[in-house]
Amino acid sequence: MDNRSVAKYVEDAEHLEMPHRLFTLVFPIDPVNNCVLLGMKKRGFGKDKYNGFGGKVEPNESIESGAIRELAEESGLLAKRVDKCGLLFFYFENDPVAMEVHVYLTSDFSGQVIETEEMAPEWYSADKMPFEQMWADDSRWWPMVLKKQKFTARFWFFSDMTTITREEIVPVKSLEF
Ligand code: 8DG
Repeated sequence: MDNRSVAKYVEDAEHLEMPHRLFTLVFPIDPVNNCVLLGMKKRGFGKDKYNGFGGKVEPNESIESGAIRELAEESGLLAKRVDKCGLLFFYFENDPVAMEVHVYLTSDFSGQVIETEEMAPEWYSADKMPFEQMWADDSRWWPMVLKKQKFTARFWFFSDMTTITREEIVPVKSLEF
């Protein structure tokens, strides 16, 4: 198990036996206009879906620096600070590896939003997210973000990687384990 993983804080023997692959996901927020920057993913996993900015955590970096790096690579924005708001675990039928996604918000960033090879960025009202063009789980946990409630959430997907067969969303006081 990657020693940066926080999987051990979820009490579930089956989950603990699985290797976890670490990912980040960052949503830039404009608090004045209550808007969130989403990117339309142009290639790879999640193509043609809107999402925050993120990707795999590299072996030689912390999860937080991976989050800041991916945001810069995919949107052009340089975050001075990111705040963890949630932790997602995804399990896919017939896949022995769990995905562990560390979710952050940032409203402290500089730079110009740019379209990259991976993402076409667009501002959306935080209350009117394009859920029909996002991952199926997003509409389930985004209300926690709107309530400023930290959370952990687990989703079990059918092998089509689209249909959710089981879900668990837990509000938590802290994500500092
Ligand atoms: P690469 O294409 O550059 O090789 O990959 P990467 O940029 O390192 O990683 P990636 O494959 O783009 O990472 C997947 C991103 O999608 C990561 O930010 C986590 C995020 N993601 C999922 N599943 C879900 C989901 O169900 N909902 C949301 N909102 N994001 C998800 O992998």
